[in-house]
Amino acid sequence: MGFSTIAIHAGNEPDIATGAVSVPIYQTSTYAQDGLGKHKGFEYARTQNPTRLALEKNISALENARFGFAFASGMSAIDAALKLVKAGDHVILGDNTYGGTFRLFSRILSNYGVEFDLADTSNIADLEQAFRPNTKMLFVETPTNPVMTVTDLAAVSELAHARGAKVVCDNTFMSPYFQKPINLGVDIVVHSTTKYLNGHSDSVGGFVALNDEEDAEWIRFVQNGVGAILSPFDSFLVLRGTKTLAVRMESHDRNGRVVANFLAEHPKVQKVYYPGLTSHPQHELAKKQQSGFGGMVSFETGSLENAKKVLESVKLCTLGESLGGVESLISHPATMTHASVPKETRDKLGITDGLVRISVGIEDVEDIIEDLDHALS
Ligand code: P1T
Repeated sequence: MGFSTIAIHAGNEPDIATGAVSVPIYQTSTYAQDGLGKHKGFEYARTQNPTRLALEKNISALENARFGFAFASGMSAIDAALKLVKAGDHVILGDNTYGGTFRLFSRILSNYGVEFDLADTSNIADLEQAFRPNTKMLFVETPTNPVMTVTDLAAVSELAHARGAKVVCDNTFMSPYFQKPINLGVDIVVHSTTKYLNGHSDSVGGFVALNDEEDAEWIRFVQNGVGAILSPFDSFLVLRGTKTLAVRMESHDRNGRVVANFLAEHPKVQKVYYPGLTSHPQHELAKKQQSGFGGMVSFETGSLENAKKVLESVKLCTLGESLGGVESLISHPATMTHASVPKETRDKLGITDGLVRISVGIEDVEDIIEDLDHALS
């Protein structure tokens, strides 16, 4: 079955009680039981909810995973995946991730005896050096937020598996439409559904998808035991969002390419980060591993002053955190999404004070270009 057919039908069976074509929002905290130990598979809404279950079937099918679990945010999904490691274990984290992911490792996980090191996962030789006898997990984002570095998922999976470590991939930027990490050997996929999967900037959520049954049972246990579940209403919104994922991603990709090319030729722009440009260092790998390049584009303006001018002059693009919605959003990673990353690390990665990030929306691209052209001039 094709991607859109799965997106529209997986988990979306007509409602058993009424035949409703759209999965209802089961806004309930509990379920009537017929007798002691006799119920319809639903006992308490933290543990199971039909709307959430429909979404879990839907996204796991899109990721080609056997199991999937929906969480209250991308961060709680990542936190649940990290509960597969224990005190004394070592985790390798890609050196460029969403700032919140770095903060979860550096400020929270480190308090619980889990050791971690940063590595440039796009450089296999560097990455190999980072493994230790107790390395149990490799966590990568590709392309990275915000400098769009691409990691070879098949190669790093092979490397990690040979050393007894699981691989987690944050697939938020590509969505399963453009990249299927599990098909490339990755063990666990995480998402912020807040972004492209929901796609309309009106819900915060997260997802964990995986194939291993034992690990899936543990994630299920964590989801219920900790309770950071996605609400029925948010599950409904994301389920509605994924139905149009393919058409939205095609538009984001089309507009993203136009915006990246425009910026690359603009005299006031010093550098553009977009894997779809032939000048991107991993352009060939991105072409091989992804089926599109998406709508995330970052660019260097040269200084905080220049960045501020651009960010405060745009009219169509909205200045704000987040990404992946139908509307174009523009942000300043150094002071917004990546403020929790030490300045020294930010500078090394290219997250300078002059870096601007755009989540290119699906408006008419001429209007986005006109807005950026005006702001840059
Ligand atoms: O915001 P939340 O749903 O908890 O997701 C966190 C998260 C995880 N992974 C990636 C790649 C992300 O980009 C994010 C959130 N990012 C932003 C809010 C942002 O503007 O980059």
